[in-house]
Amino acid sequence: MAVIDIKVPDIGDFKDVTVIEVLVKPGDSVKVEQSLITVESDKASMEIPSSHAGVVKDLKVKLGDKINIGDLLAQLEVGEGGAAPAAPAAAPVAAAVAAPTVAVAAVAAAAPAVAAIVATPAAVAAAAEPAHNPATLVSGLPHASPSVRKFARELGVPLGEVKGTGLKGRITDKDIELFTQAVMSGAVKTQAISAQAPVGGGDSGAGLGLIPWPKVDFTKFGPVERKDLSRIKKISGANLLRNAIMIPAVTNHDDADITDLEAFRVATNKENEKSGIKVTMLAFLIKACVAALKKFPEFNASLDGDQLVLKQYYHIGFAADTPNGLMVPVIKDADKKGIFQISQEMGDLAKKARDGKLSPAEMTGAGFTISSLGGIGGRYFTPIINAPEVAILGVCKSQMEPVWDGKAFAPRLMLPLSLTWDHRVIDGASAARFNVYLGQILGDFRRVLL
Ligand code: CAO
Repeated sequence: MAVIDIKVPDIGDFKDVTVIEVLVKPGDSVKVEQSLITVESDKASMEIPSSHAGVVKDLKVKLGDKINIGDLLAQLEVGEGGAAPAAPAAAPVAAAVAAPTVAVAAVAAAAPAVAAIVATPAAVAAAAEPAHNPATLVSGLPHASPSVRKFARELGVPLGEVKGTGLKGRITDKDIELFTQAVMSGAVKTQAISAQAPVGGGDSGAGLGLIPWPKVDFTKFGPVERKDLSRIKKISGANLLRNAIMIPAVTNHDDADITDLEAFRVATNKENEKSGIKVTMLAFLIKACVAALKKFPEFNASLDGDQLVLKQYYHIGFAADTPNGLMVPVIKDADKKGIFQISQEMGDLAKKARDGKLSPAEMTGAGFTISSLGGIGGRYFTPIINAPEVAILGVCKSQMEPVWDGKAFAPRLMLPLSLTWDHRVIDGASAARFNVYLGQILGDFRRVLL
């Protein structure tokens, strides 16, 4: 029997990382590559594996210790010839110590609001909030080491629903076991659907059977700069991911002839120059969408289990680009408001969004959303539905096009429309009809009166 030192291998740029889990104890037999401890920096957690097989004689680290490359982790009793690394057999000890692969898992940022773990029905309900609502408390990635994640995956346990009892709320193997027992006994019901999609933006695609996200040291290829995502981006990202994964979404593209409407808009703005209110195409689009939603109520609805909740109010969200990311203020009761009022409210809300001053009430309750890139450019895109809504209209920049009128080509101002809809609620034929109807209204706004 020989006793060898197991040291911290090359862990890249990580310095002074904290030991957050000790996975073995003296007397335990370990295999080559078996994880000994888990460490965590503010960016990632990783397991440090053993470079040799043997029996743990002494552990040199404890929870909360800070460690660096080359620090002594443990002493291992190894069999005859064990001082030589077990794999590859002929490799020198130093190489073997440096060689073991380190499993890295991104962890949620330390900010409590983002790192909160979804464990309650209330939190699951929060996950159903509008996609871009930064007021929503959304889960971050649950704190758990790669081995715990693997264990949870093997049992099909949705990590997002497990409450961690470890250091800093980390989920431990024991938590997974207790959660499984609670589910088996019927004491706890798991949210199977939320388990399928990593609500907080999973690093491993757990529940979806996806391979882990690639971890690349970009500095190997050239200089880089690291920047934290804004709070809004973190929250909206988690919502967008869920919506993109969970909604069977389809996008229909169409064009609307807005030649006359644009002429009317320009004339209206000229006439009302002194009022200080500028009418943009988006205000007309909101009104036109209200008319289309009235004709096709399933577009102004939400799924609730096997039921469709058809809304009898017309609250329209509009995506606003802000320096901190995307926000979606809501024009409430757009059916009861005129174009001027909508334009004014939109201007006020867009300013508040840019200044980071929107209240939660101003960002909730939409039944349908419009995302307009018309002021910027582009032709078509595929917007992501703002759950729990079931459809969203994307609009791009209008441009003059030659349109065949039956006898000749005429120059017409055409507005590209991209309608994304939830196929669980809406059929392709309805979506095509919605776009056609919307196009008819935008082509001749008098139809709104019919
Ligand atoms: N076609 C051609 N021109 C258009 C247009 C369209 N569809 N829509 C707007 N325009 C013009 C406007 O008339 C205005 O021109 P003038 O200054 O000459 O009058 C200019 O583009 C700028 O308009 P705007 O963008 O300021 O105003 P808006 O009412 O159209 O939009 C708002 C307001 C808040 C929606 C917009 O500023 C914005 O943030 N858009 C981005 C939304 C976004 O990011 N969506 C993507 C979501 S997915 O990531």
